[in-house]
Amino acid sequence: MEKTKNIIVIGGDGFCGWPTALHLSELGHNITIVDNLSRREIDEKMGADSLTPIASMEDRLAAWTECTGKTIDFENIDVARDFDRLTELLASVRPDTVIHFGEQRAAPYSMKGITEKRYTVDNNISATHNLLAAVTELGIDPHIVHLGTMGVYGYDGDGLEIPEGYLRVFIPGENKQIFQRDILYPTNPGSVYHMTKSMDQLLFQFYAKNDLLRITDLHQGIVWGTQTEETKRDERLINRFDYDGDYGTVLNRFLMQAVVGHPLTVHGTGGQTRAFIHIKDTVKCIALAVENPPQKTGKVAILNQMTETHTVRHLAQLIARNTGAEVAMVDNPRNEAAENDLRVSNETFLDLGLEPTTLAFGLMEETQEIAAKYADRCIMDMIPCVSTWTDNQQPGVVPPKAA
Ligand code: NAD
Ligand code: USQ
Repeated sequence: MEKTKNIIVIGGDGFCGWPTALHLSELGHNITIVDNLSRREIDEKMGADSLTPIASMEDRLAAWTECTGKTIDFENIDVARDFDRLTELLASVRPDTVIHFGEQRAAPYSMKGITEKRYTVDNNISATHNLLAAVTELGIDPHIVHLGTMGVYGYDGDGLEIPEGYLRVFIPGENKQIFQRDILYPTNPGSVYHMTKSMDQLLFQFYAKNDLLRITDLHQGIVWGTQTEETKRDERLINRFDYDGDYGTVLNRFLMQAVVGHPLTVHGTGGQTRAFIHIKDTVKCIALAVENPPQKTGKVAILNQMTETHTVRHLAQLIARNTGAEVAMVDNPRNEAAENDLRVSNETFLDLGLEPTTLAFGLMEETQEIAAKYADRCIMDMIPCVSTWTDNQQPGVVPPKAA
Protein backbone atom coordinates (compact mmCIF):
# COMPACT_ATOMS: atom_id res chain seq x y z
CA MET A 1 0.00 0.00 0.00
CA GLU A 2 1.04 3.57 -0.54
CA LYS A 3 1.26 6.13 2.28
CA THR A 4 -1.35 5.98 5.08
CA LYS A 5 -3.92 8.72 4.61
CA ASN A 6 -6.23 10.52 7.04
CA ILE A 7 -9.65 10.06 5.49
CA ILE A 8 -13.00 11.52 6.52
CA VAL A 9 -16.01 9.55 5.25
CA ILE A 10 -19.13 11.75 5.35
CA GLY A 11 -22.24 9.53 5.28
CA GLY A 12 -20.17 6.62 6.61
CA ASP A 13 -23.16 4.96 8.31
CA GLY A 14 -24.94 4.48 4.97
CA PHE A 15 -25.19 1.68 2.43
CA CYS A 16 -22.14 2.76 0.39
CA GLY A 17 -20.31 4.71 3.12
CA TRP A 18 -20.09 1.96 5.76
CA PRO A 19 -18.42 -0.70 3.58
CA THR A 20 -16.16 1.97 2.08
CA ALA A 21 -15.00 3.09 5.54
CA LEU A 22 -14.22 -0.54 6.47
CA HIS A 23 -12.38 -1.23 3.21
CA LEU A 24 -10.20 1.86 3.53
CA SER A 25 -9.49 1.01 7.19
CA GLU A 26 -8.53 -2.50 6.09
CA LEU A 27 -6.12 -0.95 3.57
CA GLY A 28 -4.39 0.79 6.49
CA HIS A 29 -5.82 4.32 6.32
CA ASN A 30 -6.96 6.35 9.37
CA ILE A 31 -10.72 6.72 9.09
CA THR A 32 -13.12 9.18 10.70
CA ILE A 33 -16.79 8.60 9.92
CA VAL A 34 -19.08 11.64 9.98
CA ASP A 35 -22.82 10.97 9.89
CA ASN A 36 -25.91 12.52 11.50
CA LEU A 37 -27.73 9.16 11.37
CA SER A 38 -30.57 10.83 9.41
CA ARG A 39 -31.05 7.75 7.26
CA ARG A 40 -31.91 5.64 10.31
CA GLU A 41 -34.32 8.38 11.49
CA ILE A 42 -36.08 8.47 8.11
CA ASP A 43 -36.60 4.69 8.28
CA GLU A 44 -38.09 5.03 11.74
CA LYS A 45 -40.46 7.79 10.64
CA MET A 46 -41.57 5.80 7.56
CA GLY A 47 -42.00 2.56 9.55
CA ALA A 48 -39.38 0.90 7.33
CA ASP A 49 -36.19 -0.95 8.21
CA SER A 50 -33.18 -2.50 6.53
CA LEU A 51 -33.85 -6.16 5.60
CA THR A 52 -30.54 -6.95 7.26
CA PRO A 53 -30.28 -6.25 11.01
CA ILE A 54 -27.84 -3.32 11.12
CA ALA A 55 -26.11 -2.73 14.44
CA SER A 56 -25.81 0.68 16.15
CA MET A 57 -22.77 2.75 15.17
CA GLU A 58 -21.16 2.02 18.56
CA ASP A 59 -21.60 -1.76 18.11
CA ARG A 60 -20.41 -1.61 14.49
CA LEU A 61 -17.20 0.14 15.47
CA ALA A 62 -16.56 -2.09 18.48
CA ALA A 63 -17.02 -5.18 16.26
CA TRP A 64 -14.55 -3.80 13.71
CA THR A 65 -11.93 -3.27 16.44
CA GLU A 66 -12.59 -6.77 17.83
CA CYS A 67 -12.20 -8.37 14.38
CA THR A 68 -9.18 -6.41 13.17
CA GLY A 69 -7.52 -4.52 16.04
CA LYS A 70 -8.10 -1.32 14.02
CA THR A 71 -10.13 1.66 15.22
CA ILE A 72 -12.42 3.99 13.30
CA ASP A 73 -13.49 7.33 14.81
CA PHE A 74 -17.06 8.59 14.62
CA GLU A 75 -18.49 12.12 14.81
CA ASN A 76 -22.24 12.74 14.75
CA ILE A 77 -22.38 15.99 12.75
CA ASP A 78 -25.06 17.31 10.40
CA VAL A 79 -22.79 18.67 7.67
CA ALA A 80 -25.67 20.58 6.07
CA ARG A 81 -26.41 22.51 9.27
CA ASP A 82 -23.46 22.44 11.63
CA PHE A 83 -20.83 24.31 9.67
CA ASP A 84 -18.79 25.19 12.77
CA ARG A 85 -18.39 21.60 13.98
CA LEU A 86 -17.58 20.45 10.44
CA THR A 87 -14.90 23.14 10.20
CA GLU A 88 -13.44 22.23 13.61
CA LEU A 89 -13.25 18.58 12.65
CA LEU A 90 -11.54 19.35 9.33
CA ALA A 91 -9.06 21.61 11.16
CA SER A 92 -8.19 18.90 13.70
CA VAL A 93 -8.08 15.84 11.38
CA ARG A 94 -6.44 17.72 8.47
CA PRO A 95 -7.60 14.99 6.08
CA ASP A 96 -5.72 13.94 2.96
CA THR A 97 -9.07 12.86 1.52
CA VAL A 98 -12.73 13.60 2.26
CA ILE A 99 -15.26 11.20 0.76
CA HIS A 100 -18.71 12.73 0.54
CA PHE A 101 -21.67 10.32 0.62
CA GLY A 102 -23.74 12.46 3.01
CA GLU A 103 -26.88 13.28 1.05
CA GLN A 104 -30.54 12.24 0.83
CA ARG A 105 -30.25 9.72 -1.97
CA ALA A 106 -33.68 8.32 -2.84
CA ALA A 107 -35.48 9.68 -5.91
CA PRO A 108 -38.95 8.47 -4.77
CA TYR A 109 -38.43 9.96 -1.28
CA SER A 110 -37.47 13.27 -2.88
CA MET A 111 -40.77 13.27 -4.84
CA LYS A 112 -43.04 12.24 -1.94
CA GLY A 113 -44.26 15.71 -1.08
CA ILE A 114 -43.22 19.28 -0.49
CA THR A 115 -41.52 18.53 2.85
CA GLU A 116 -39.32 15.85 1.29
CA LYS A 117 -38.55 17.99 -1.80
CA ARG A 118 -37.42 20.89 0.38
CA TYR A 119 -35.47 18.66 2.74
CA THR A 120 -33.64 16.98 -0.14
CA VAL A 121 -32.60 20.30 -1.72
CA ASP A 122 -31.69 21.98 1.59
CA ASN A 123 -29.78 18.97 2.89
CA ASN A 124 -27.89 18.02 -0.25
CA ILE A 125 -26.91 21.44 -1.52
CA SER A 126 -25.95 22.75 1.93
CA ALA A 127 -23.97 19.61 2.76
CA THR A 128 -21.92 19.87 -0.41
CA HIS A 129 -21.44 23.62 -0.20
CA ASN A 130 -20.54 23.57 3.50
CA LEU A 131 -17.79 21.05 2.81
CA LEU A 132 -16.34 23.09 -0.07
CA ALA A 133 -16.62 26.37 1.85
CA ALA A 134 -15.05 24.93 5.03
CA VAL A 135 -12.08 23.50 3.13
CA THR A 136 -11.55 26.81 1.34
CA GLU A 137 -11.93 28.86 4.53
CA LEU A 138 -9.33 26.73 6.35
CA GLY A 139 -6.94 26.83 3.39
CA ILE A 140 -6.42 23.05 3.56
CA ASP A 141 -6.07 20.88 0.48
CA PRO A 142 -7.79 17.50 0.86
CA HIS A 143 -8.77 15.53 -2.21
CA ILE A 144 -12.60 15.58 -2.21
CA VAL A 145 -14.25 12.46 -3.62
CA HIS A 146 -17.98 12.88 -4.19
CA LEU A 147 -20.58 10.27 -4.98
CA GLY A 148 -22.62 11.62 -7.84
CA THR A 149 -24.97 9.69 -10.07
CA MET A 150 -25.44 8.52 -13.66
CA GLY A 151 -29.04 9.77 -13.49
CA VAL A 152 -28.03 13.45 -13.74
CA TYR A 153 -27.76 12.95 -17.49
CA GLY A 154 -31.33 11.73 -17.96
CA TYR A 155 -32.35 8.91 -20.22
CA ASP A 156 -32.83 10.44 -23.66
CA GLY A 157 -32.90 7.08 -25.33
CA ASP A 158 -30.69 7.67 -28.34
CA GLY A 159 -27.73 5.60 -27.08
CA LEU A 160 -25.06 8.33 -27.36
CA GLU A 161 -22.18 7.18 -25.13
CA ILE A 162 -21.92 9.25 -21.93
CA PRO A 163 -18.27 10.30 -21.75
CA GLU A 164 -16.02 10.88 -18.74
CA GLY A 165 -14.58 14.34 -18.08
CA TYR A 166 -15.74 17.57 -19.65
CA LEU A 167 -17.41 17.68 -23.04
CA ARG A 168 -15.62 19.61 -25.79
CA VAL A 169 -18.16 21.48 -27.89
CA PHE A 170 -17.85 23.72 -30.93
CA ILE A 171 -20.31 26.61 -31.12
CA PRO A 172 -20.90 28.48 -34.38
CA GLY A 173 -20.60 32.29 -33.95
CA GLU A 174 -20.76 35.27 -36.27
CA ASN A 175 -18.78 35.34 -39.55
CA LYS A 176 -18.53 31.54 -39.64
CA GLN A 177 -16.26 31.62 -36.59
CA ILE A 178 -16.28 28.44 -34.47
CA PHE A 179 -15.80 28.77 -30.70
CA GLN A 180 -14.48 25.90 -28.61
CA ARG A 181 -15.68 25.30 -25.04
CA ASP A 182 -15.15 22.52 -22.48
CA ILE A 183 -18.43 22.21 -20.59
CA LEU A 184 -20.06 19.86 -18.10
CA TYR A 185 -22.03 17.23 -20.00
CA PRO A 186 -25.61 18.60 -20.13
CA THR A 187 -27.82 17.42 -17.30
CA ASN A 188 -31.44 16.38 -17.56
CA PRO A 189 -32.37 15.16 -14.07
CA GLY A 190 -35.47 13.02 -13.57
CA SER A 191 -36.25 13.75 -9.90
CA VAL A 192 -35.63 16.42 -7.26
CA TYR A 193 -32.90 14.15 -5.87
CA HIS A 194 -31.17 13.87 -9.25
CA MET A 195 -31.56 17.64 -9.64
CA THR A 196 -29.53 18.19 -6.44
CA LYS A 197 -26.75 16.04 -7.88
CA SER A 198 -26.79 18.18 -11.04
CA MET A 199 -26.48 21.29 -8.86
CA ASP A 200 -23.59 19.71 -6.91
CA GLN A 201 -21.72 19.53 -10.22
CA LEU A 202 -21.82 23.33 -10.61
CA LEU A 203 -20.57 23.81 -7.05
CA PHE A 204 -17.63 21.52 -7.79
CA GLN A 205 -16.90 23.22 -11.11
CA PHE A 206 -16.77 26.62 -9.39
CA TYR A 207 -14.53 25.60 -6.45
CA ALA A 208 -12.17 23.63 -8.68
CA LYS A 209 -11.77 26.67 -10.92
CA ASN A 210 -11.77 29.43 -8.31
CA ASP A 211 -9.92 27.81 -5.40
CA LEU A 212 -8.09 25.04 -7.25
CA LEU A 213 -9.67 22.36 -5.05
CA ARG A 214 -8.91 18.80 -6.13
CA ILE A 215 -12.26 17.12 -6.66
CA THR A 216 -13.23 13.74 -8.11
CA ASP A 217 -16.94 13.40 -8.93
CA LEU A 218 -17.95 9.76 -9.36
CA HIS A 219 -21.07 9.31 -11.44
CA GLN A 220 -22.28 6.05 -10.04
CA GLY A 221 -24.95 3.70 -11.38
CA ILE A 222 -27.48 1.81 -9.24
CA VAL A 223 -25.67 -0.14 -6.55
CA TRP A 224 -26.81 -3.69 -5.89
CA GLY A 225 -25.70 -6.44 -3.51
CA THR A 226 -25.11 -6.09 0.21
CA GLN A 227 -21.92 -7.53 1.56
CA THR A 228 -18.23 -6.85 0.94
CA GLU A 229 -15.22 -8.82 2.16
CA GLU A 230 -15.10 -6.61 5.26
CA THR A 231 -18.82 -6.51 6.18
CA LYS A 232 -18.99 -10.32 5.96
CA ARG A 233 -16.59 -10.80 8.86
CA ASP A 234 -19.11 -10.46 11.67
CA GLU A 235 -22.89 -10.11 11.72
CA ARG A 236 -22.52 -6.82 13.63
CA LEU A 237 -20.69 -5.43 10.56
CA ILE A 238 -23.50 -6.32 8.13
CA ASN A 239 -24.41 -3.70 5.55
CA ARG A 240 -27.90 -2.24 5.15
CA PHE A 241 -30.32 -3.64 2.55
CA ASP A 242 -33.16 -1.29 1.58
CA TYR A 243 -36.20 -2.81 -0.11
CA ASP A 244 -39.04 -0.37 0.68
CA GLY A 245 -40.81 1.60 -2.05
CA ASP A 246 -38.74 4.75 -1.47
CA TYR A 247 -35.19 3.61 -0.68
CA GLY A 248 -35.09 0.10 -2.16
CA THR A 249 -33.34 0.09 -5.51
CA VAL A 250 -34.67 -2.04 -8.30
CA LEU A 251 -32.39 -5.09 -8.33
CA ASN A 252 -32.28 -5.54 -4.54
CA ARG A 253 -36.05 -5.07 -4.45
CA PHE A 254 -36.53 -7.82 -7.05
CA LEU A 255 -34.22 -10.20 -5.14
CA MET A 256 -36.16 -9.64 -1.93
CA GLN A 257 -39.54 -9.84 -3.67
CA ALA A 258 -38.56 -13.18 -5.21
CA VAL A 259 -37.75 -14.75 -1.84
CA VAL A 260 -40.84 -13.44 0.00
CA GLY A 261 -43.19 -14.58 -2.81
CA HIS A 262 -44.17 -11.06 -3.96
CA PRO A 263 -44.48 -10.56 -7.74
CA LEU A 264 -41.54 -8.58 -9.17
CA THR A 265 -42.84 -5.01 -9.60
CA VAL A 266 -41.78 -3.90 -13.10
CA HIS A 267 -42.73 -0.24 -13.64
CA GLY A 268 -44.45 0.31 -16.99
CA THR A 269 -42.98 -1.72 -19.83
CA GLY A 270 -39.68 -2.31 -17.98
CA GLY A 271 -37.86 -0.86 -20.97
CA GLN A 272 -35.89 1.56 -18.76
CA THR A 273 -32.17 0.85 -19.24
CA ARG A 274 -30.02 1.69 -16.22
CA ALA A 275 -26.37 1.34 -15.20
CA PHE A 276 -25.44 -1.02 -12.33
CA ILE A 277 -22.51 -1.75 -10.06
CA HIS A 278 -22.05 -4.24 -7.21
CA ILE A 279 -21.28 -2.80 -3.76
CA LYS A 280 -17.98 -4.74 -3.77
CA ASP A 281 -16.96 -2.77 -6.87
CA THR A 282 -18.16 0.51 -5.36
CA VAL A 283 -15.66 0.17 -2.51
CA LYS A 284 -12.87 -0.86 -4.91
CA CYS A 285 -13.55 2.09 -7.22
CA ILE A 286 -13.49 4.52 -4.32
CA ALA A 287 -10.18 3.10 -3.09
CA LEU A 288 -8.81 3.55 -6.63
CA ALA A 289 -10.09 7.14 -6.73
CA VAL A 290 -8.48 7.83 -3.34
CA GLU A 291 -5.14 6.52 -4.59
CA ASN A 292 -5.32 8.58 -7.80
CA PRO A 293 -6.13 12.19 -6.88
CA PRO A 294 -6.28 14.68 -9.74
CA GLN A 295 -3.77 17.49 -10.20
CA LYS A 296 -4.76 21.10 -9.50
CA THR A 297 -5.94 21.76 -13.04
CA GLY A 298 -8.92 23.96 -12.25
CA LYS A 299 -11.19 21.18 -13.47
CA VAL A 300 -13.12 18.43 -11.71
CA ALA A 301 -12.12 14.82 -12.45
CA ILE A 302 -15.42 13.31 -13.63
CA LEU A 303 -15.54 9.51 -13.80
CA ASN A 304 -18.32 7.03 -14.45
CA GLN A 305 -18.61 4.35 -11.78
CA MET A 306 -20.68 1.50 -13.24
CA THR A 307 -19.97 -1.91 -14.71
CA GLU A 308 -22.99 -3.04 -16.76
CA THR A 309 -26.31 -1.84 -18.14
CA HIS A 310 -29.62 -3.70 -18.20
CA THR A 311 -33.28 -3.01 -18.77
CA VAL A 312 -35.54 -3.41 -15.76
CA ARG A 313 -37.51 -5.97 -17.80
CA HIS A 314 -34.39 -8.06 -18.38
CA LEU A 315 -33.51 -8.02 -14.67
CA ALA A 316 -37.00 -9.22 -13.75
CA GLN A 317 -36.82 -12.02 -16.36
CA LEU A 318 -33.40 -13.11 -15.11
CA ILE A 319 -34.49 -13.29 -11.48
CA ALA A 320 -37.80 -14.94 -12.39
CA ARG A 321 -35.88 -17.61 -14.34
CA ASN A 322 -33.50 -18.24 -11.42
CA THR A 323 -36.12 -18.27 -8.66
CA GLY A 324 -39.48 -19.08 -10.25
CA ALA A 325 -40.86 -15.67 -9.15
CA GLU A 326 -43.85 -14.14 -10.92
CA VAL A 327 -43.42 -10.83 -12.79
CA ALA A 328 -46.09 -8.10 -12.48
CA MET A 329 -46.21 -5.12 -14.84
CA VAL A 330 -47.42 -2.29 -12.58
CA ASP A 331 -48.25 1.38 -13.21
CA ASN A 332 -45.11 3.48 -13.37
CA PRO A 333 -45.31 6.03 -10.53
CA ARG A 334 -42.40 7.96 -12.09
CA ASN A 335 -42.26 10.46 -14.91
CA GLU A 336 -39.59 8.76 -17.03
CA ALA A 337 -39.11 7.47 -20.57
CA ALA A 338 -40.79 4.09 -21.03
CA GLU A 339 -37.88 2.75 -23.11
CA ASN A 340 -34.31 4.03 -23.55
CA ASP A 341 -30.85 2.95 -24.62
CA LEU A 342 -27.86 3.73 -22.42
CA ARG A 343 -24.18 3.58 -23.26
CA VAL A 344 -21.59 4.75 -20.72
CA SER A 345 -17.81 5.00 -20.89
CA ASN A 346 -16.17 3.46 -17.79
CA GLU A 347 -12.64 3.31 -19.16
CA THR A 348 -10.87 5.00 -16.25
CA PHE A 349 -11.68 2.38 -13.61
CA LEU A 350 -11.11 -0.51 -16.02
CA ASP A 351 -7.71 0.98 -16.91
CA LEU A 352 -6.91 1.31 -13.18
CA GLY A 353 -7.51 -2.44 -12.82
CA LEU A 354 -11.17 -2.84 -11.77
CA GLU A 355 -12.42 -6.38 -12.43
CA PRO A 356 -16.22 -6.13 -12.36
CA THR A 357 -18.44 -8.41 -10.25
CA THR A 358 -21.08 -9.23 -12.82
CA LEU A 359 -24.73 -9.93 -12.26
CA ALA A 360 -24.30 -13.41 -13.67
CA PHE A 361 -21.69 -14.15 -11.00
CA GLY A 362 -23.12 -12.48 -7.89
CA LEU A 363 -26.87 -12.83 -8.21
CA MET A 364 -27.54 -16.21 -6.63
CA GLU A 365 -25.12 -15.67 -3.73
CA GLU A 366 -26.95 -12.46 -2.95
CA THR A 367 -30.38 -14.14 -3.13
CA GLN A 368 -29.47 -17.05 -0.89
CA GLU A 369 -27.11 -15.49 1.62
CA ILE A 370 -28.94 -12.26 2.23
CA ALA A 371 -32.48 -11.98 0.86
CA ALA A 372 -33.51 -15.51 1.86
CA LYS A 373 -31.68 -15.47 5.18
CA TYR A 374 -33.44 -12.32 6.41
CA ALA A 375 -36.77 -12.72 4.55
CA ASP A 376 -38.70 -12.99 7.82
CA ARG A 377 -37.75 -9.37 8.62
CA CYS A 378 -39.58 -8.09 5.53
CA ILE A 379 -42.45 -5.65 6.23
CA MET A 380 -44.76 -6.46 3.29
CA ASP A 381 -46.65 -3.13 3.55
CA MET A 382 -43.44 -1.25 2.76
CA ILE A 383 -42.96 -2.94 -0.65
CA PRO A 384 -45.21 -0.85 -2.96
CA CYS A 385 -43.74 2.31 -4.54
CA VAL A 386 -46.36 4.87 -3.51
CA SER A 387 -44.49 8.14 -4.21
CA THR A 388 -45.78 9.47 -7.53
CA TRP A 389 -43.94 12.08 -9.60
CA THR A 390 -47.14 14.03 -10.42
CA ASP A 391 -50.71 14.02 -9.10
CA ASN A 392 -51.85 12.36 -12.33
CA GLN A 393 -49.86 9.18 -11.73
CA GLN A 394 -50.75 5.97 -9.91
CA PRO A 395 -48.63 4.11 -7.31
CA GLY A 396 -46.71 1.03 -8.49
CA VAL A 397 -49.09 -1.47 -6.91
CA VAL A 398 -49.58 -5.04 -8.13
CA PRO A 399 -53.03 -5.37 -9.80
CA PRO A 400 -55.46 -7.51 -7.75
CA LYS A 401 -55.48 -10.49 -10.15
CA ALA A 402 -51.70 -10.94 -9.84
CA ALA A 403 -51.46 -10.10 -6.10
P1 NAD B 1 -27.54 6.14 2.35
O1 NAD B 1 -28.78 6.93 2.57
O2 NAD B 1 -27.54 4.71 2.77
O3 NAD B 1 -26.30 6.85 3.08
C1 NAD B 1 -26.15 8.23 3.15
C2 NAD B 1 -25.65 8.55 4.56
O4 NAD B 1 -25.46 9.96 4.66
C3 NAD B 1 -26.66 8.15 5.64
O5 NAD B 1 -26.04 7.36 6.62
C4 NAD B 1 -27.14 9.49 6.21
O6 NAD B 1 -27.47 9.40 7.58
C5 NAD B 1 -25.97 10.40 5.91
N1 NAD B 1 -26.33 11.82 5.76
C6 NAD B 1 -27.30 12.35 4.96
N2 NAD B 1 -27.34 13.67 5.13
C7 NAD B 1 -26.37 13.99 6.02
C8 NAD B 1 -25.96 15.20 6.60
N3 NAD B 1 -26.55 16.37 6.33
N4 NAD B 1 -24.93 15.18 7.51
C9 NAD B 1 -24.33 14.01 7.83
N5 NAD B 1 -24.70 12.82 7.31
C10 NAD B 1 -25.72 12.81 6.41
O7 NAD B 1 -27.17 6.27 0.82
P2 NAD B 1 -26.12 5.42 -0.05
O8 NAD B 1 -26.89 4.47 -0.86
O9 NAD B 1 -25.02 4.95 0.80
O10 NAD B 1 -25.59 6.55 -1.01
C11 NAD B 1 -24.43 7.30 -0.68
C12 NAD B 1 -24.15 8.32 -1.77
O11 NAD B 1 -23.93 7.62 -2.99
C13 NAD B 1 -25.32 9.28 -1.99
O12 NAD B 1 -24.84 10.59 -2.15
C14 NAD B 1 -25.94 8.79 -3.27
O13 NAD B 1 -26.48 9.86 -3.97
C15 NAD B 1 -24.78 8.13 -4.00
N6 NAD B 1 -25.23 7.03 -4.88
C16 NAD B 1 -25.89 5.94 -4.34
C17 NAD B 1 -26.31 4.93 -5.21
C18 NAD B 1 -27.07 3.72 -4.72
O14 NAD B 1 -27.54 2.92 -5.56
N7 NAD B 1 -27.21 3.51 -3.41
C19 NAD B 1 -26.04 5.02 -6.58
C20 NAD B 1 -25.38 6.15 -7.08
C21 NAD B 1 -24.98 7.15 -6.20
N1 USQ C 1 -38.16 0.35 -10.85
C1 USQ C 1 -39.04 -0.69 -11.17
N2 USQ C 1 -39.59 -1.38 -10.15
C2 USQ C 1 -39.32 -1.14 -8.84
C3 USQ C 1 -38.39 -0.10 -8.52
C4 USQ C 1 -37.84 0.62 -9.56
O1 USQ C 1 -39.33 -0.96 -12.34
O2 USQ C 1 -39.87 -1.84 -7.97
C5 USQ C 1 -37.54 1.11 -11.95
C6 USQ C 1 -37.69 2.63 -11.80
O3 USQ C 1 -38.92 3.07 -12.34
C7 USQ C 1 -36.47 3.11 -12.59
C8 USQ C 1 -35.44 2.02 -12.36
O4 USQ C 1 -36.15 0.87 -11.89
O5 USQ C 1 -36.75 3.14 -13.95
C9 USQ C 1 -34.36 2.38 -11.35
O6 USQ C 1 -34.95 2.74 -10.10
P1 USQ C 1 -34.10 2.64 -8.75
O7 USQ C 1 -35.01 3.01 -7.62
O8 USQ C 1 -33.43 1.33 -8.69
O9 USQ C 1 -32.94 3.72 -8.98
P2 USQ C 1 -32.94 5.32 -8.96
O10 USQ C 1 -34.22 5.89 -8.51
O11 USQ C 1 -32.41 5.77 -10.26
O12 USQ C 1 -31.90 5.67 -7.81
C10 USQ C 1 -30.84 4.80 -7.40
C11 USQ C 1 -30.32 5.32 -6.05
C12 USQ C 1 -29.73 6.71 -6.25
C13 USQ C 1 -28.69 6.68 -7.35
C14 USQ C 1 -29.25 6.09 -8.64
C15 USQ C 1 -28.16 5.82 -9.67
O13 USQ C 1 -31.36 5.36 -5.09
O14 USQ C 1 -29.13 7.15 -5.04
O15 USQ C 1 -28.23 7.97 -7.60
O16 USQ C 1 -29.82 4.79 -8.36
S1 USQ C 1 -28.73 6.15 -11.31
O17 USQ C 1 -30.00 5.47 -11.49
O18 USQ C 1 -27.73 5.64 -12.21
O19 USQ C 1 -28.90 7.58 -11.38
